[in-house]
Amino acid sequence: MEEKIYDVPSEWTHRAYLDDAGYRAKYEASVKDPEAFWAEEAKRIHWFKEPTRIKNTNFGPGDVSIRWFEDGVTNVAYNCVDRHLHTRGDQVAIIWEGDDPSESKKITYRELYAQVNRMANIMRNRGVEKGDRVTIYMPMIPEAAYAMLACARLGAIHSVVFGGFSPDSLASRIQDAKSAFVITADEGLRGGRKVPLKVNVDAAIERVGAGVVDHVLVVRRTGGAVNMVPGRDVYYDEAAGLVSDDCPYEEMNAEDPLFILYTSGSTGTPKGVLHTTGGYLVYAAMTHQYVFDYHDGDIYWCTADVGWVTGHSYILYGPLANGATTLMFEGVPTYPSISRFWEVIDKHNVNIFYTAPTAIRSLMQAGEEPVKKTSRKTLRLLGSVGEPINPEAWEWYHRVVGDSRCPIVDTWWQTETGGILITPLPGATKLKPGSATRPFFGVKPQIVDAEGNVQEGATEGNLVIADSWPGQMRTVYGDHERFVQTYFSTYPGKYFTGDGCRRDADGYYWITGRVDDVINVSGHRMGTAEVESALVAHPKVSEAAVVGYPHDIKGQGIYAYVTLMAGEQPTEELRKELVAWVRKEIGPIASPDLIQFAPGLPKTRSGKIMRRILRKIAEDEFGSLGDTSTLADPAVVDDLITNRQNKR
Ligand code: 6R9
Repeated sequence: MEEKIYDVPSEWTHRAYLDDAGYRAKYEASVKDPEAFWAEEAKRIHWFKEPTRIKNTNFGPGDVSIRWFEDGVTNVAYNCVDRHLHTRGDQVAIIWEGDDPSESKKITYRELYAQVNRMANIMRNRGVEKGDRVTIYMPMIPEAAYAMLACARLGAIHSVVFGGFSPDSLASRIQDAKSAFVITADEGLRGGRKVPLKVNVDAAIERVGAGVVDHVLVVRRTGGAVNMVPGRDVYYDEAAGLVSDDCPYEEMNAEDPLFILYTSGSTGTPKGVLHTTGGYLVYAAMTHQYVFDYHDGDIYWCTADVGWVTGHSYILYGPLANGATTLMFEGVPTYPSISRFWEVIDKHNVNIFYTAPTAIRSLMQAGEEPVKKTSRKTLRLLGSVGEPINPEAWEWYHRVVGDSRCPIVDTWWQTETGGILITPLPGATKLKPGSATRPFFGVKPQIVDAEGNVQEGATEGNLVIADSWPGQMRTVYGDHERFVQTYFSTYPGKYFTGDGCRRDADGYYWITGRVDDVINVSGHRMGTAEVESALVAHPKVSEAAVVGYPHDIKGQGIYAYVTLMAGEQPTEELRKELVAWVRKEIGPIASPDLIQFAPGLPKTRSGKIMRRILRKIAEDEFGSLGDTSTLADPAVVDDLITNRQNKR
């Protein structure tokens, strides 16, 4: 496909905060004198004590420590709620759209204040203090936002666990965070189907064992009957009736933790990515303002779940810090009809819409009519996040959803980065479909080769970031060594993203996908090691190797090679059983798309599985397997190819 370039539409050059020259000047300033730049930007939030020490960061080699605004004192909930009461108390903060289109509500900043305080008082009365970890396992209902902000108010550290994770996954996160307080709902509701959240919490606590979780706060969503353990479990509505809607906020140091969010890496169990207070909020707010060109009065909708970092930074913290109106959607894009997204846009007059490529690709399949029958005339800007967006999907999003009128901001970032790092600015950046374009302010991307040599000009290699930005994660919760090892040891002195990247002659960045053993399924990160360890936990499985393969809708699908215990037969029934097993162990997002029973896996003589070969076979690239002569038994490769599973 020939490379297309889309100019900034003329109306944007007048409306936007910055044009191209403005972007360039501000970017130059940000990397030339980060101290001065971020000292100024820090003023966008309210500080009880303004920071005087701005940047104190060290990427190693050796010690790695990251501190921003370290003598500043603030509170995130104060900034997202209290601060707006004088100026916009009656403005809508959250538009909530239920799974069922007949259910929606609007929560003003004043109502948000009351709700957050009530939630905070309930927690405080049960002993939650600054620094305590609170696990939130919730559907997409306003109470999820109240819970997160209530933690921030008290200085408690929230750990939101996506409602699609299994009891086992929830248990390991509760355990790792040593979280004594859990907030959940009776059941979730998605696409008309109920999700047994409280049942899962009960199972998780059972697995964690006695003495860890003391309190479970249960929001009634469906009213379904659930088991309530006396002395431990309490219904939110009952507790809320007994407390006031005033709760003092905790004064937090800029570097006090705000939240932990578990994410998959190439090895081991998911890591607790730790974000802190001041730098995170400044960065989330600033990126939300510039990337989405957010102005007062705009209606903004990010379709992510609060269980992922996108929900943290761009449903909640960034928008609310900016006093925005943010839409929160409980349902799915296809219920009750395939036009749901576009109907919601018309219903609430959405101006800015931020979603994932996987959603675009699946909606594309139904053709233009379900989109075109809606108006979408309020739309001004579209956004994409979570995985590379292929040019075909980009073009469709632009032409069909945006009526060729709305720019698309393809935003590249990670759980670890806290906020967007590479992105167009809609009034400043010419767009190339499939490219995340240019770095945000203060971000210094570099492309390195395998040895770590920095490549200049048009090139391709691994993406690293050469210096710190305020939204960066600070550590892996409880394991600083793992933080250093994972992100700063591959290329000493630099933050390694785990992504491959190309830079073109215009200096535009094109993310090519993960270069480690992480796969991206529908924008969700999965460590292949996690799926493998779930598979080998099955009594009939002796060995498993998992790789990604190209999938039309999900971006990548999960391909599992499984060797059975001696005497076990590879049947269709067992295949189904293993898929169900992984769903139960990790959650539906980890379900293998294809399982290939393999009598042997390609291994080196020292016993290492050669994933490179398995990846090629899964990609149907039989001609480019590379050198197989170092294998202990080269014949296994022929067998694997003969039995390659057909793509669904
Ligand atoms: C925000 C989020 C991070 C990984 C990241 C990369 C991929 C995200 C992307 C993108 C290409 C984009 N990714 N945005 N790839 N273009 N615009 O998704 O965080 O869940 O931690 O995933 O997602 O591979 O490394 P997270």
